[in-house]
Amino acid sequence: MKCEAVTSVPAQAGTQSPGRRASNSGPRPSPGHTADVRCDWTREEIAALFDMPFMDLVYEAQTVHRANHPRNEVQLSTLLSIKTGGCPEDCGYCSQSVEADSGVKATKLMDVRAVLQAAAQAKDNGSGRFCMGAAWRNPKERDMPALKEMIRGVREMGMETCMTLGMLDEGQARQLAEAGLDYYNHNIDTAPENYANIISTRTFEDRIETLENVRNAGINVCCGGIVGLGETREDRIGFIHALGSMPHPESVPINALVPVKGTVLGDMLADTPLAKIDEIEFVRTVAVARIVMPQSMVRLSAGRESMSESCQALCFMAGANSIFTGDKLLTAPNAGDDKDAAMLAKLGIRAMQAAPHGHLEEAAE
Ligand code: SAM
Ligand code: DTB
Ligand code: SF4
Repeated sequence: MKCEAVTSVPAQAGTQSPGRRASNSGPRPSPGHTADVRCDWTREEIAALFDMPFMDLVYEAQTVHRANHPRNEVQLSTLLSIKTGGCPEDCGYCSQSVEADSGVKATKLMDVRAVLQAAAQAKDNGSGRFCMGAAWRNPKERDMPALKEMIRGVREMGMETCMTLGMLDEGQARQLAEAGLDYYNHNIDTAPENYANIISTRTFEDRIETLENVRNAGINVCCGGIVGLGETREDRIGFIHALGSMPHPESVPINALVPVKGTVLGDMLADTPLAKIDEIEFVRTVAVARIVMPQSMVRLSAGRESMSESCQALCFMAGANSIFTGDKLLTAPNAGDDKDAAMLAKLGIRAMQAAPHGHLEEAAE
């Protein structure tokens, strides 16, 4: 498998985008210190990172972070559920599965105009990327025209576009790329060997196939997963190992399980010691992701709402450099703009500027 640095990505390492270099974030990473991008990590190496004394691990992660990214900056993305609930997949964590008794009402695909209104508001709130999510196993051909209009409309506002719509075949990935889609989110969620314990309606290999279709179409890959599913340390090692063994995703969302009543996992873990992931173990996972994928954006995703500011600060120290803003994720609550603005101000962290468009055209050449 090819392991390539993420050179075609607009919002990546501070060495690449003149737009982002203009801000006053202090000394920029020196290319001479940029870590090698490796896809040949062994499980033993990743296990050894997890086993490091906490302070050494976080120090190492922050060192790798500073060598590859502007310090004290986080990228802001906003999520919108453009089609909620009624999903035929059985992901054990998800409130939107038909299998879940979560009270989430199924809706139709949103009207393009309403989506663009929400995007305009996200832009006003300082977000650089607009991520549109649909509770589908895969989009249907009849949905493609509206999806493409949404992409074009959001791009015209000067925001980066991201979609997460379930599985894509080659042709669908190509269509979305042609409309200008910057990122596609498709998570592996957990270690390959733990996958079937969480989801039975598709396989880990199905996920990989879509990721390949997305990358081959020239769309940046956003791929990560969930911590706190009741998995073992070994599973977390396998999860990071799987991500680090593919061409590194440009964005890596690390979600902490939001335990939703009525979902398989929400109910199974309720009132057990596993109901909430140990925060130190969560920070360790972020730090290991940063070291293994030095140039990727590591996003602190679901679960921030119930995380202390100190835990989030430790995650930023460990190399997280992206968050979802706004008071809602897809169906679950998020921290909210005011709370986040206050936290980022307290930490002296600035919002990263959205990168100028153009990489897709470059990639197609
Ligand atoms: N249906 C599409 C799919 O599964 O690819 C896109 C939407 S899905 C909600 C996107 C991701 O959100 C999942 O892969 C999972 O990692 C995360 N997620 C969903 N529910 C979650 C929960 N309750 N807690 C934490 N993360 C969650
Ligand atoms: C991702 O990894 N996390 C986001 C995004 N990709 C689409 C979604 C989090 C969903 C949290 C649960 C909810 O809102 O229903
Ligand atoms: Fe459907 Fe995605 Fe939820 Fe799975 S995670 S049930 S595919 S919306």
